This record gives sequence, C-alpha cells and structure tokens, in this order.
Amino acid sequence: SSFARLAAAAQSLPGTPAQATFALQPEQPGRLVSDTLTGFSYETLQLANPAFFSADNHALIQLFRQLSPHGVLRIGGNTSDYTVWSEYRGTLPVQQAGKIGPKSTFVLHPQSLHALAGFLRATGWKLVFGVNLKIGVPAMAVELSRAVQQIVGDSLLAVQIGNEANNYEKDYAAFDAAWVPYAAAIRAAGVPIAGPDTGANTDWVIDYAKRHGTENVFLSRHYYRDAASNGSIPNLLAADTDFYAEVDQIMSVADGTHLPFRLSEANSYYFGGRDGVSNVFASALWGADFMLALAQRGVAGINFHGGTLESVEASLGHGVDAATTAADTSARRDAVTSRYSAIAGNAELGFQPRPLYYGMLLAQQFAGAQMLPGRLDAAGVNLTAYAALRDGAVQVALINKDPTRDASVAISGLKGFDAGKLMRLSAPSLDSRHGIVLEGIDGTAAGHSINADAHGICHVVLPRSSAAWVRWNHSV
Ligand code: BDP
Repeated sequence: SSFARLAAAAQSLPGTPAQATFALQPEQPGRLVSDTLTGFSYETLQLANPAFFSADNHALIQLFRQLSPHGVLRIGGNTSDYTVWSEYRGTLPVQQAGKIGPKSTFVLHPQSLHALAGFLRATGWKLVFGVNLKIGVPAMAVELSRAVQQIVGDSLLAVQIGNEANNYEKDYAAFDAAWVPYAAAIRAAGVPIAGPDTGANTDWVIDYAKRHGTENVFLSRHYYRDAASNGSIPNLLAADTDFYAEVDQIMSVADGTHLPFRLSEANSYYFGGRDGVSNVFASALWGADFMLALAQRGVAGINFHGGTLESVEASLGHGVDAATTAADTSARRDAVTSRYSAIAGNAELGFQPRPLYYGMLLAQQFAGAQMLPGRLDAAGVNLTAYAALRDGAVQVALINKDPTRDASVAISGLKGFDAGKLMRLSAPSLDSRHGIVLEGIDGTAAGHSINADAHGICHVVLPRSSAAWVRWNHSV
C-alpha cells in the first residue's frame, strides 16, 4: 500500500530510527547458558615466559577475573604440536617445519606449569591443555598430561590431543588412528580428555562424538571468520549464518551424547587477525553477538585466541600485521600483541583491554542464565537481540551492527517486570581502538533507568554501531 511505502520512507530518513520489535516468550525457556561461557585461548609458546601466566601477574589476573569468575583458559594452538616436555627422557623424532606453522620445537619446563597453576588459582579459571599429537609420541604426551594434572590439580578441565589435526592428517580415519593410542594412554593415567579440536571440520566433530563421545568431557572445534587478508568491518559485522547451521548440526549430536560443545579456539580472522578490524570497536559488537548467538544455540563456551605477537608469529612461522608506532605505553602494549587478542600487553609492559574485551564482558552477563526465545523484527536493520532470565530478572542484549541506521526497539512480554536498568556499549566509531565504554560494568556509569509500561512493553533506542544491555526486576 502507499501507506506502507510512506512509512518505509519515513523510517529511512536520517534522524528517524527504524521501528523494530522484539517479542519475548517468557513461558518457553530456552537453553541454560554455561557459567563457563567466557574463555581465552593462548599458544603453548606463551608459557615460554613463566612471568606471563603467574600468580604475580596481578594486572592480567584482574582482567581475567573482571571478565568471569568461572572462565576457561585453553593452552594450545599450532605451537602445542611443536612442544616437547623437558622432563621426557625417551627419544624424540626431529619435527619438520611445514609451510605454515612453527619453524622449531619449544621445550616446556615444569616451572611454567607451576606458574600457570598459581595464575589459575588466582583467577578461578579452569584449564584446557593441548598436547603434541603431530610428533607421534604418546608416551611423552602421557607424562606431560600427568604433570599438568599433578601441578594444576582441580583446575584442569581436560587435555586435548593435537591442534587442528585436519591440517596434517589426511582424513578423519587417519586422525582417529593417530589419536586412539594417545587417548587410551592419557585416560589410563586418569586424566580427562576433550576433542577433536579440529580447525573447521564439523564432520570430524560428529564422527568423533559418535566414536568417542563417552571418553570425553566436551567436544570442540575452532572458528575463524576468514583469513586476515579477507578481513573487513562489513564482513565481520554480517552474520555467519552458514556457521550457525553447522553449530546446530553439532549441537544435535552433542545433546545426544550429553556432552558440552566448546569453540576451544576462535576469533575474527586467522593469520593473526586484521589490523583495523580485529582490534577496533567493530570486534566488540561482533564478539558480543557471536558469543550470544552461540550461547542461544547451546554452545558451552568460546575461547578467544590471542596473546603476544611473538607467540602468534611463531605459531604461523611468519610475521603478521603489526603496529609499528609505539609512542606511549598503551601503543607499545598494542605493538607487542597479536591483532585479534582481546587483551594487549606483556609481562614487561603491563596489560590493557582491547575493544573485543568489552564485547565479551557484555555477553558474559548471560553466563549461567536461562535463555528466553524472542521474535525479532529488525525492520531491515542489521540488529540482533537476545533475552534471558537470571536471578529472577529478565535481561535483554540488543546489538545494532548497522553502521548507518538507528533503531527503536519495542520489547514486549515484560508483564510482571518493571524497573529496568539500561547499560550501553559504545565507542566514538566502529573503527575506534580506544574509548570503548560499557556502562554499569566497567565502573564508568551506573546505567539509566528504563521502565516497562503497564502492557509489559519497553522502548529502547539503539543508535547505529552500538549495543545495550537491559535488566528488569520483578515488579513489587
Ligand atoms: C589457528 C592456529 C593458531 C594460529 C591461528 C592464526 O591454531 O595457532 O595462531 O590459527 O592463524 O589455526 O592466527
């Protein structure tokens, strides 16, 4: 009708927010979100300096704790498949360098594991630890797994065997044959395992779950949107619906085996991340949306890969996108850190959050919550919405990934809930590296009051390129 055309035209006028709706269905609870939703992944080579993951590294401990009291730290990456254990006395073959990947092996010493144990105790985080499958010496992996368990104790969630073995085993059958003797020996030593930690092979996860489900404490694979050279802000902000469909496939198998599924390593772009994309505010909106989209589908946790530039360059065997200007401490911390890392810095320079960190912080508000389904009409805006019940309150996250359109979202289904608090995630622009604000959580502001009306409807205006988190308490 001409009225509809007029209305559509009015919505696209600058200054007129698009009218979106989000209808909650509180009577149909969704998935229970794991309290271990938030995680990080680092290269095993990061352990080369025991001062990095140590009880004395207060700045990093504080950043982990602020993010989550129950997070998961995964140690692995390409360098895990080139790590040898200093205490192993058997003979080892020389590991050949491939086209991509570490150029030499790394000797891991007990001192680093002791330091790591202190870091885990101080943060309350659990550990997922990757051992070297590529070298083909199960006996060494067993000794290292045992040592990890002895040293970190209850902090150990699981050992994983091999990193992205799809890059060096010709098919699933070859991987399985190499994996079985490792898994048998590590389990016989009383150490829990998880896997298959494949790069991007959903079929491997499904085959693995069917064959070995009961032997594992969780299932895993990795995720990157694309290679760094293909990275761009528009690419990152468009939803990866093909991947969501793969996650749904995995979840149906994971649910059947009663195993949690984790993205044990993930980030925006592989080959170290993309400067100006992975490390700017766009990555915060992406990270929050990505975590919540996966949590809604039942994924137990996401381990965002990162760490020092040195460790990631070693994992690839070549240099990657790096900052060159290093005028002040903040710039120097950035310069020594991989582009995709959510935390910048090292043991010498100290640490600071990157934009992605704030997106994780927003999504973390859903850890331990019960997701609520909701029907979103985004009115053509690149907008996502998630709802959950937590501690008797309803909470909603709205993420406007659209660079050009503001949205006004009418949230309905809030009968019985009234007093709301709105907290915004914002930055000067999508490509801001600094100046990210998450109200209410980072201490900068307590948030704004926003109430649902008598019909249980609440209107939230969400400017382009921003997100918000709202929480309504039960009316009294
Ligand atoms: C993953 C590897 C990790 C790399 C990362 C990357 O597991 O070690 O650092 O890719 O390419 O596949 O950035």
